Amino acid sequence: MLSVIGKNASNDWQPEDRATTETWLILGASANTTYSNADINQDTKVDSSDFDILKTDFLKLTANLTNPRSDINSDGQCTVKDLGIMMSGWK
Ligand SMILES: [Ca+2]
Ligand SMILES: [Ca+2]
Repeated sequence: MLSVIGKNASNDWQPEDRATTETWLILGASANTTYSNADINQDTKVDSSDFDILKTDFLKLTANLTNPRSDINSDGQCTVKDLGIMMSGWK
């Protein structure tokens, strides 16, 4: 996603619909984006897609996980604790 901000007459930043010499381009998802640990598929949302992955790996030991990120708290197994972390980050 690409969005543009610029300064208005009061010198406050505001969204702009076009780029000018007084605007900055803001890149939505850069390489530096950090993901929630609960965002297993790293699409920046914690939702049913991540839950589906966690369900596939539920109660498996880390070595047997389809997706290693399913062990969100890194305690060696995908359990209800990991599910709890996912629920607390749900958005
Ligand atoms: Ca996700
Ligand atoms: Ca775990």
